Amino acid sequence: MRVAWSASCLTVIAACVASFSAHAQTAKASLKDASGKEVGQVELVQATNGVLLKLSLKGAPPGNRAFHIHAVGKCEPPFTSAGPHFNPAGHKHGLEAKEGSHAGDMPNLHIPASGELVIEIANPMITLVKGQPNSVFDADGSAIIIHAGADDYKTDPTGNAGDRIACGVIVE
Ligand SMILES: [Cu+2]
Repeated sequence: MRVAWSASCLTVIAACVASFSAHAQTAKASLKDASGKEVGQVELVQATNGVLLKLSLKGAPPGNRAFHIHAVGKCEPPFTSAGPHFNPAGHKHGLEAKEGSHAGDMPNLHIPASGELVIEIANPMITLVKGQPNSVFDADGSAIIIHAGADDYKTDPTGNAGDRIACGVIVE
């Protein structure tokens, strides 16, 4: 009796674990500066609506800096290799733009003097699910970029954010 109960309980747990891992899709990116030094990590978690980005910076240059997803998963300094902002819907740039925004547009980071910052940002415009039009896992992949300047949330197509100072390819 007791053995039978345990066995069925285990079966239920196994089913739950299988179903959980099917839905808990994650990805990650290691952000490196132009010298190759890691300045942060991003864990991406598929949410009901979009993707949650859990960012952890260490040794990052302080200041107000734009934080975007770019269209190509390639990070070769000066990181123009990552292409323009991820924009599968063909919108204009800017979280405050009437015809915006790019799916890769996200709020600015305010990095303190310590260079350390932990923040979680929800991006409802992207998905980790392959085959979807707004998937970061498209044919050429995607990358996460930190810029030298802040995004003005308006100027198309760059947000006037300046140079690219860190880059990380989004990987599974
Ligand atoms: Cu950018």
